[in-house]
Amino acid sequence: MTVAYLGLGANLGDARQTLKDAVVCLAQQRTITVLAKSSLYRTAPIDAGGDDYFNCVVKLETSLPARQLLRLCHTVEEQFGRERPYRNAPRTLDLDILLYGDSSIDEADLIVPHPRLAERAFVLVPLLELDGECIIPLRGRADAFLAVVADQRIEKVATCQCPLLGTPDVDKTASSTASNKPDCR
Ligand code: A4P
Ligand code: MG
Repeated sequence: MTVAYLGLGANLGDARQTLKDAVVCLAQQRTITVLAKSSLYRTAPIDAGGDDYFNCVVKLETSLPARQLLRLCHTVEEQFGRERPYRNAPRTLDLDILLYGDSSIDEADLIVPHPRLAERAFVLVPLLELDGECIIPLRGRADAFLAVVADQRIEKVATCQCPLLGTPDVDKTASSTASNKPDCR
C-alpha cells in the first residue's frame, strides 16, 4: 500500500459540488482508502483564464501502482465531463497526482512529484493543511515554498464536514476500509 496525495481542481459548472462528489467517488473505489481531505479553497486562476477555481487535496492509501492511479484519475475526470480543448482550459474536474509515497517518477506522461507543485498556492496550502511536515522528494520541505506563492490569491471556503475525513491525524482505517465498497462507475 502506498500513501499518495491528489490535487483536485475545477472551475466549470458547479465546481464546488463537483469536488465534493469527486471525493466521494474516490472513496468508493475498492483500490483506494481516502485518509483525509483538506478544506475547500477558492483560488485565482494561475497561468489560466476563466472563473475562479475551487481546489482541495486528498490524502489516500492505495494498492494501485502510480500509473494505474493516473488511469483511474483520468477515468473519474471523464465521468465528471472533463474536456481538454486546449492547455489549462477551464475544466469540470482535474485530478493530479501530487505525491506517490516517496517516489520520484519522470516518464513521458507521468511526473511525480507533480512538476508545478511547489509553484502553486492552490496545491501547497491544502497539502500543508493535511501534512504540515510534508517533504517533497528531491526538493525538501513543502513549507519552504510558501513564500514563493505568497502573492497568489487563495481563500478557505469550507472545512471538511465529514467526521471520518476531517481530522487528518485520527486513524480512520477501521471505518473506511469496508471490503465491499461499491465502485462509483
Ligand atoms: N501528467 C504528468 N504527470 C502527472 C501527474 N503527476 N498527475 C500528464 C496528473 N497528470 C500528470 O494533464 C496533462 C498531462 O499531464 C496528462 O496527459 C498526464 O498524463 P491534464 O489533466 O490533461 O491537464 P492539467 O492537469 O491541466 O495539466 P498540468 O500540466 O498538470 O496543469 P497544471 O500545471 O496542474 O495547471 N489555477 C488554479 N487556481 N487552480 C487550478 O487547479 N490548474 C491549472 C492546471 C492551471 N491553473 C490553475 C489550476
Ligand atoms: Mg491534470
